[in-house]
Amino acid sequence: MTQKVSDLFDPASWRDVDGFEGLSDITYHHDVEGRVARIAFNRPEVRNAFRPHTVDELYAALENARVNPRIGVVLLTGNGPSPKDGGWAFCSGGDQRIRGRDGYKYAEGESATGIDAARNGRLHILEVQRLIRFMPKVVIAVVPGWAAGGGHSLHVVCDLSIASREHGRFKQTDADVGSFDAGYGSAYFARQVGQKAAREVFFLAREYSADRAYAMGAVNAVVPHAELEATALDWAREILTKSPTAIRMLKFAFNAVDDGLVGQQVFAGEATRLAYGTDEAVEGRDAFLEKREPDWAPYPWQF
Ligand code: S0N
Repeated sequence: MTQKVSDLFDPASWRDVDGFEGLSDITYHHDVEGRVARIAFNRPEVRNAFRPHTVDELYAALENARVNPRIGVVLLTGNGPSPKDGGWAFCSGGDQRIRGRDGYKYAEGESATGIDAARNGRLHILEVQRLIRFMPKVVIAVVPGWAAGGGHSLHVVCDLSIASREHGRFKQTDADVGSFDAGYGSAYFARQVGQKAAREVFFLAREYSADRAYAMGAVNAVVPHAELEATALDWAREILTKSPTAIRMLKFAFNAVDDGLVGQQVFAGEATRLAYGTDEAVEGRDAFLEKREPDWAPYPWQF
C-alpha cells in the first residue's frame, strides 16, 4: 500500500517508483496505470522551499519521467500542510538559509559538511526549468498553496497551472530578497499576463489570490482545495487520450517563438525525427550506404 504523503494525496491512485526509495526532499509517484507522474516538494515546514539537494532530487525525478515512454503528463506539486502551522505551499523558491555569496553550504541532512567552492552560487533550479520547458511531455503545476519566488517561476514555466481556490497564493518576492529570475520567471511570465501585469507582480511583490491569478491569465483553473489533485489527474488523463506526436509538436511550437534558435533547434529536431520515418529519407540513407545515386522520382515537390 502506498504511503499517504500529503492531505490531498490519494494513495489508491499512486504507486512508488522503483529506484527512488531514498528521497528526502521530494516525493515521486506514478499513477496506477503508469502514465502520469506526480512529483511533489516535500518540505512543508518551510513552505516547500528548495535547497540544492531538493533540486538534485527534483531533476532526477523529472529526468526519469522524461525518458519513460509510458509517461505523458507530469504533475508538479507540493505536499502539505505544514506540520508547524497548517499552511499550504506549492513552493516558496530557494531556501534563504542556504543561498549566498558565502559559499555553497550543505544543509543539515545533506551528504557532506562545510563549503564546496565548485558548487558555489550554482542555481541549478534553472536546469530544472529547462528540463520542464524542453521535455516532450505536458507538465502541470498543481498549486495547493504558496507559489512564491523561485516557486512562482516554476509554475510559470510549467505548461499548465491549476490552483486551490482556498489556499492558492501567488507572490513574486524576488525584489524583496535581492534575487531576480531574469529569464522565464519574468520575461516569459510577461508573455503570459502582459507587460504591465508582470511588472506589477515583480516591482510591488504583492500577494495574489488564485482567482486573481486566473483573471490575469496566469493559471488555467481554480478549483476547491479538496478536489485539486483529482482535477489535475482528470486533466492529465484527458491529455493522455490525445496523439503524443501532436502534443509534442504543439508544445515545441508554443515554445519556439520565445526560445530563439534553441526553440527552433528543438522543433527542428522533432521535424527531422518525423522526416526520418518517411520512405524518402530512407531512400537517401540507403543510396549512400549502397554507393548509388538516390532515386527521388517517387517523391513529388509537394505544394
Ligand atoms: C511564501 C511566503 C509568502 C509564505 O508566508 P507565510 O504563509 O506567512 O509563512 P512564513 O511564516 O513566512 O513561512 C513559514 C516557515 O517557512 C519558512 N520559509 C518560507 N519560505 C522560505 C524560504 N524560501 N527559505 C527558507 N525558509 C522559508 C519561514 O522562514 C517560516 O519558518 P519558521 O516557521 O521557522 O519561522 C513567505 O514564507 C515568503 O515570502 N517566503 C520567502 C519567499 C522567497 O523570497 N523565496 C526566494 C526567492 N528567490 C528565489 O527563489 C530564487 C531562487 C534562488 O535564487 C535560489 C535557488 C537555489 C538555491 C538558492 C537560491 C537563492 O535564493 O539564492
